[in-house]
Amino acid sequence: MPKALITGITGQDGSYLAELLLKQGYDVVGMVRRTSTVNFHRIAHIQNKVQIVLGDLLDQFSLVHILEEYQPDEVYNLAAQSFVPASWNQPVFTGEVTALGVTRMLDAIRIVNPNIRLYQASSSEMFGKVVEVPQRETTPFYPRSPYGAAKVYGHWITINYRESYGLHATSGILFNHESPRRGLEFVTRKISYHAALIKLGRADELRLGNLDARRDWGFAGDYVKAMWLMLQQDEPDDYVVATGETHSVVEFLEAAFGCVNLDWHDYVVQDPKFMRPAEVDLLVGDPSKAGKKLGWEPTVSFPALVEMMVQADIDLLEKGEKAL
Ligand code: NAP
Ligand code: F7E
Repeated sequence: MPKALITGITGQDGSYLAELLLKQGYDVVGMVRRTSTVNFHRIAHIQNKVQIVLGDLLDQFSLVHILEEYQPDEVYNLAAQSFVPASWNQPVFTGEVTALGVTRMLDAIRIVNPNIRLYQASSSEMFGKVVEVPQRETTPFYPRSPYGAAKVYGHWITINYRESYGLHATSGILFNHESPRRGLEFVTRKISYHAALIKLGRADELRLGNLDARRDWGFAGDYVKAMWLMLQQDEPDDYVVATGETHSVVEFLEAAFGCVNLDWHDYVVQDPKFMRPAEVDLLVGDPSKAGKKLGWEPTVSFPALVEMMVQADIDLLEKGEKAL
């Protein structure tokens, strides 16, 4: 039975990846950091099927010990401080986790077992103020936030360890991917959740920042499949994973409020609090390499993704469950 370690298993992607790997017959080990309250809501349904182990990307020894004890064949490094606005509030912390955390994991692999395959969660935020449209593996980076800069470091140190030590270290440059498990502070989930709240009469406004930004939004369940496919290749490499379509925040609003037969203009208030010091205006990826080499393609369209998220939030609220 192959064994995989997932860092960030309590996050959106970690939960979908754990489900996928369990279905593929993997023994799944999930690294979680210690918190004062349990935050396993995304993996509650599979908690008895995965092994949970305490560790932190800030703590080198915890990584070494986990690799020594569990001897995984594959490591999926999904843990990060992943919220872009928070990276301006906590730039050093973001660098420690999202950038140097990658080096800590690479070094742990190098020391414990250099045959372990690594997936590094790189991001389209590295393209930032884009110098080419659409963005592909060869597009130069121009990060626009401490988060983007940290991801650029993580991306290059992954390539560096691949070239220096021959590690099977692969970097997936994933464009935005969403789901009903997306954190409530990200714009898609904020919109789907508020559309549901407003429809059910439990809120009367939605405060947002820049409505003109454009993103290439796909479904997280599709994107974790690409991560797994990358680690099944003989050679490590870098891959863009995207839908190839771009939509604005306004288009997301139109689709989401359309699902509940409301006009978003009646509820949305622009609030400078949600504007960023520097913005990424346009992202659209070219996933043709992932299509050709991995046989990967997205299965959920933009309207289907929006509808899935809004419907899930309505169901959640109607059941009286707390949104997490
Ligand atoms: P997420 O929901 O924010 O999950 C992040 C995970 O990292 C959580 O499990 C979190 O644990 C964990 N974590 C944070 N700091 C840690 C630390 N110091 N040590 C150990 N674990 C730590 O993120 P996601 O959307 O699933 O994204 C997964 C990865 O892909 C991230 O690296 C993200 O930057 C990257 N990425 C995401 C997207 C996207 O659109 N979703 C696109 C490109 C790249 P807690 O639950 O304890 O907070
Ligand atoms: O913002 C605009 C905002 O926070 C998208 C992370 O997973 O994807 C994610 O980063 C856009 C931005 O995602 C609000 O200005 C308007 O232009 O949902 P977001 P993100 O910053 O693209 C990348 C690929 C990652 O790697 C990251 O980890 O929406 N926007 N009004 C808003 N955004 C938020 N959050 N809240 C608003 O009120």
